[in-house]
Amino acid sequence: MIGDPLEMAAEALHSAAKVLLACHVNPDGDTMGSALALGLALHSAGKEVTLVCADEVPLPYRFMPGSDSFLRAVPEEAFDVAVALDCDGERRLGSLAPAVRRAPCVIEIDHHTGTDRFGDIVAVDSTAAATAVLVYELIRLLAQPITADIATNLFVGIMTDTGSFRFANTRARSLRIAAELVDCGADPYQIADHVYETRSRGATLLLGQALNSLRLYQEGQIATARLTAEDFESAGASDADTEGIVNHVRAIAGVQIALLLREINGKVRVSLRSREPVDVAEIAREFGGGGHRVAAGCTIPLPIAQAEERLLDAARRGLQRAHSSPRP
Ligand SMILES: [Mn+2]
Repeated sequence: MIGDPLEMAAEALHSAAKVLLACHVNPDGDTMGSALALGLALHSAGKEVTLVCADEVPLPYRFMPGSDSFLRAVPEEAFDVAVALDCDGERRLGSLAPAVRRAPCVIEIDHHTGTDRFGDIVAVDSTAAATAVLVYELIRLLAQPITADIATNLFVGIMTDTGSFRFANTRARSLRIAAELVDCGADPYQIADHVYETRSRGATLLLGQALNSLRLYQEGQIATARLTAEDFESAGASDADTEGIVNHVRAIAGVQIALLLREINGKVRVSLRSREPVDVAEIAREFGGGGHRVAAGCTIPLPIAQAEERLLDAARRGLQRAHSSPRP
């Protein structure tokens, strides 16, 4: 028992009455699917559950069972346990961080490689393809049934974090769990239709703007795209509408590092993607961000042109490191 953080998490949740479940800012399918699935399981175990996310649920995810129950701020109540899902560091909680930290027991469930840990119980497994994989295992430990709604939420997490079972993190463990979720009632066709075929008009306009801004460097090994505040305004779109755009940039033959820069509230948010063996989490960490080897993010408080210069410099060094040192 001691030493297995997921079992310790199950234990703590088992004896809690009021539980707070928190997602990361700029929410993706994994953080929301994990929180929603765990919330449903805890609810059927008789717990009082509150779901929070500092940002709005993006349109493609609004079909997820329970997604209309997210609050944007933590209510002024006492919680027995707070769980942060898929958060690589406290800063990923955004404005929720202080209230989450106030709970007497804070649990982190995550699969990122970052070392900025803040929980009393740290259930982090960077070999898991998605946080939803860990939540699946946690719900099993809680001896709660996987209902069709829980299965749907967990499937979204695994599907989106593996790029529809295409990324390097797609392994037998995640495929087996995904198959089991289908047995429990998740419908892969319906889920994919919602997540990938339900873009807002604004999101599609932004995709066009981003692709128009494409630039290639280092013989086409580094590609950048940028979205300015004016682009967001003319498309009538928000940062939530940029999900997936960076993958179009990365998909260009020969590109090893793809960077999407977005001008948001006077700062520049950056999504980084790479092909193995290039580690973009390392590049993101230079700017106070983090993530996974092939998918990472950071925020740079500089004008967009300067942010791009600094990023390119770091990306060139990252490329050099990847091709001069043996893989870890
Ligand atoms: Mn994740």
